[in-house]
Amino acid sequence: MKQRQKRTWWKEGIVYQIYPRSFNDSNQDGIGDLQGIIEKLDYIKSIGVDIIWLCPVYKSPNDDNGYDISDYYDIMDDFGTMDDFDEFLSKSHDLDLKIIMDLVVNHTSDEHEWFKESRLSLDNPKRDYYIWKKGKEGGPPNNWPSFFRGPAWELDSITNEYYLHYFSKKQPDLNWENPKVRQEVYDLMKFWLDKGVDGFRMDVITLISKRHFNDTPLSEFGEIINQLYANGPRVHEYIQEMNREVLQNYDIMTVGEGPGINPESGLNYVKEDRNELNMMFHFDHMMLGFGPEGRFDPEPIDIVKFKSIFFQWDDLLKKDGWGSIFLGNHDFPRMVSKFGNDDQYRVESAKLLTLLLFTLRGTVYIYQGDEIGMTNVAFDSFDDYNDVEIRNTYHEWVEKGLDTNKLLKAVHISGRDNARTPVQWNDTPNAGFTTEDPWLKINPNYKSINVESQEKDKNSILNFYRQVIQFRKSHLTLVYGEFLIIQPHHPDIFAYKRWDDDKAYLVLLNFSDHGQLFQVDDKILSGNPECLITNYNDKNQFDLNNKIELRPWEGIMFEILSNG
Ligand code: TEU
Ligand code: CA
Repeated sequence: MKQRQKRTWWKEGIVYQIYPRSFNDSNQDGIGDLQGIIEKLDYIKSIGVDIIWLCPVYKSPNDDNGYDISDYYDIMDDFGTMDDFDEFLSKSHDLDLKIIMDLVVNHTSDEHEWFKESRLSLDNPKRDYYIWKKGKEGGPPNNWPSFFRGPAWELDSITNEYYLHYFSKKQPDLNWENPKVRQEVYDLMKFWLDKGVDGFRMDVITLISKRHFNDTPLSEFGEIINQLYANGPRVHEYIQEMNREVLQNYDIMTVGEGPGINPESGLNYVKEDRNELNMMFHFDHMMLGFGPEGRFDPEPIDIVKFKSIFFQWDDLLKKDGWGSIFLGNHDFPRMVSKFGNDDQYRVESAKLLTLLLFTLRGTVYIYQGDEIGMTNVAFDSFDDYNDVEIRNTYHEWVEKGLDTNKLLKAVHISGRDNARTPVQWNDTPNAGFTTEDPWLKINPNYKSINVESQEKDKNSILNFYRQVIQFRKSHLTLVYGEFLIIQPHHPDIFAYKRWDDDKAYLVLLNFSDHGQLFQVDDKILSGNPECLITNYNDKNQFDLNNKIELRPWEGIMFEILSNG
């Protein structure tokens, strides 16, 4: 039998991402916490997932909700104590759930001890833990922009120099050129791994090596990320050193967050013989729908492009890399709102996207709340939004005299807070998330979209997740098998084959609000294939001419004859 890729737990395991602030509040202060996650471990396990990716829980002033860390060795007060974390870790392991932590080491908080010292004087021993430069012509050292609007430099009054911050001004970038910084990172990684943590998701790991500090002629932010900020000259040297110093000594999983990677550069992070990381998150499909001005310049999503992105990455990684499969996380709109139809066909399209997630090659990551088809939210005032990216953009538009109503509409479509409204557990006030005022308002549709109501409905999205996850886990062809897109240019239908020597499957996904007649040639289909999974409540089938009438947002998987 053809040798599959080497079988490993992190290739077959399903990952469930938790944004703790919005998951479950155990002490009724309106903020999710670790004890709240512990209360829901049986629920998480019941979905059929194997690994939890825990977004940052370290001490933080929460300028960027935990992605601005002030102490890597302690737990944020909002989320509890180190004892709570230890209990969370051991109870997760008791349920055979592995835990990967979010490693945020491109930058720290400006309230970290290292930065507090670094800014004190030009000759401070920790001065070059960060990136300080003199200003130029009365302004910042160069023309670089921040991911969160405004310049990527902040003038610090104590030494009258600027420090670099790719993200918010409270997130100063660490200087990875400094071996002492790298050693500090390896030490903190070992602290968590020696506790028994099962790996890391590495925040913007592609940005840690800086090329130079000259002005950039580029103006389009996506190009600045791709050509200036990401994949710097020493990034692979640093990660290979991290692998030697830390990663190779543990049976763990690593996934790097990769702004700025493309299939070619992405392979350099995950090729097995390079001894760097196991997987990367790319964002090619997630940036669809973001126009030239970025996330708040929304545009329609082209399904042909969407399909070609999945093909490109699969084709590249299939030999000696491994892919990550996701359609949502805490930085993007809810997947059913971004890629599906969150109105008339919310249930069908949420299930269709689920079928896509669990029938592709790679490790599957799902995001809290997507398992019940949670949708985007449309708050009617900027006061209701928390995200630093939204807040900074709003202030910039006001200063520039731009139409903030237009921005509000764009925030409704693609703002990060869409994915950060608290998980909807039931139809009691505040959706069972908390009994106090939540830190971020609950989506008003919680009365009809919540875990409790879907537990009781055998045809719910939640139970569809359980069905499809179980099928994937007992049919490893879907994990390791070959992948081929059929009719890649069809504007609405995402059709593909998955196969190995044992089994073969045909998946048909109608990404449209209308019925579609679809025909496959008899090289693909022979005999009368069995429909194994469908997102409608009755099974569809081909006619004698290999044609099938696909209903709006219908997603089906057939077993077909394997042609090896
Ligand atoms: O995200 C980095 C990143 O690429 C996205 O934040 C995206 O670029 C951003 O939303 C602008 O559109 C990671 C974390 O996932 C994110 O939550 C943090 O805000 C960011 O890094 C800084 O740590
Ligand atoms: Ca709480």
